[in-house]
Amino acid sequence: MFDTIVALATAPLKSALHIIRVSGSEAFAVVSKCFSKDIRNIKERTLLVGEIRDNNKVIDEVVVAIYKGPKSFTGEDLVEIICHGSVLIANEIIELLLSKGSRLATNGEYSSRAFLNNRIDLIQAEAINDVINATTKEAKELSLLSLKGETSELIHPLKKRIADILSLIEVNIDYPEYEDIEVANKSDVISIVDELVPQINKLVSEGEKGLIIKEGIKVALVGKPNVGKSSLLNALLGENKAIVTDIAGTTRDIVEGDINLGGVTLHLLDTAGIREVDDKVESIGVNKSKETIKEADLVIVLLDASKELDKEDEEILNLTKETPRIIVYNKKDLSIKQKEGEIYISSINNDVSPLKEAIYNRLGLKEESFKIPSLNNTRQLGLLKNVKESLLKAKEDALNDLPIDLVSVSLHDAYNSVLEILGEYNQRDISKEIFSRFCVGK
Ligand SMILES: Nc1nc2c(ncn2[C@@H]2O[C@H](COP(=O)(O)OP(=O)(O)OP(=O)(O)O)[C@@H](O)[C@H]2O)c(=O)[nH]1
Ligand SMILES: [Mg+2]
Repeated sequence: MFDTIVALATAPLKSALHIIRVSGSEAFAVVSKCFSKDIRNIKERTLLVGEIRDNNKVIDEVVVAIYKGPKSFTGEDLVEIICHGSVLIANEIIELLLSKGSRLATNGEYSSRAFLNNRIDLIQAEAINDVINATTKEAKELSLLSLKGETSELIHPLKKRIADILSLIEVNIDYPEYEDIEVANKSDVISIVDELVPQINKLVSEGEKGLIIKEGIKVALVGKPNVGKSSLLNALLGENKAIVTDIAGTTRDIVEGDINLGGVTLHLLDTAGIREVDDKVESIGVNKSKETIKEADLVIVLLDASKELDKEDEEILNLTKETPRIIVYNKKDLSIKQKEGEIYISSINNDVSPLKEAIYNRLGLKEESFKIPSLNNTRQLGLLKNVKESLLKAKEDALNDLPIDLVSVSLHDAYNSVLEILGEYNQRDISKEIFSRFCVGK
């Protein structure tokens, strides 16, 4: 049982309505102290119209939605007070509720309670945040799959298989007199690892694609001065955001803009042209460009199709050779000879679709990547990789003929990482980290 919390669930702006949420063991009692009707004995989901009053003073006429726990979002008694959309009214009601025995909720505390009361698992709790923060329709739909629990279903078979082998080993350790079982167990470990690792690889690959759909990628436009990076940014954005001139060294700071490419957000970063310079401001810009290359998920190296490659181009090609990159020739409108297999564009004429296609192909997304549930945040993916490493360690130990109780240590690690994905392991500690990223009232 938790104490009673209160928060505004809607944005603190003037709007038609506001919703104030009250949740906890005393929620009905707290609301009854300032509502025109006594709701303490309500046992069913109920909607009531009435007044919020401070003694005899009416603060607002409201609709109150009453959810008797455990059949509520948080799993405990929950009341939603729907009042008029004035921030002043909402604050007055919240202050009144605070004075009647509740406290302000912290970030994400409602979702955290839903999780702690076993209404949702951790994957679903994280999906609530993802749905709210989604910037594309595709990202939202993918997150909704996780919210519905479809993503959690991907993990349960994995959990079961590891639990199967672990319990078999426990039997073996408890009854060491059956020596033949020990030998069988080691080969069982190897075959289970061989069965599960390809499944985990698939989950990781699908999860990474899901992550791209959900969060987009950072794409840096780099090249020497005057190749047309800012013109390319403007062409991709469809607006004149960055300054374009024929003076080399025009861009100094990073200029950013987002586009939606087939349902994926590209965070574009236009950079200062990279060259050796004495100018203090420009050289700071050049250093920023070099930093941006390291941070980007994908680098577009822009070359001038109308000129021979020079030392500056070579240097940039060298600088980016370890980074995922696409090399593109700009200014194809000028009389040039196109080389086989290269990408040519003309930013000035908004003729940039060959580059868009190349970027999209590089993402490696298939149609189904947008529709299938996946473990698509960095926490889940990191843990999934831990599961795989622990399983491979168990296999290695089994192959090296280590005693079965040592082999089982790594299997336990794998199992614990699976539990952690679902939030079933050491749950209060992990959830603290996750829920701190939520806003109040969720
Ligand atoms: N003909 C032609 N000119 C272009 C094209 N793209 C850009 N330019 C011209 O090239 C010059 C430099 O363009 P910018 O976009 O400022 O080049 P930049 O790479 O951002 O240059 P810095 O910011 O100095 O690094 C301008 O005069 C543009 O009009 C193109 O596709 N064709
Ligand atoms: Mg520029």
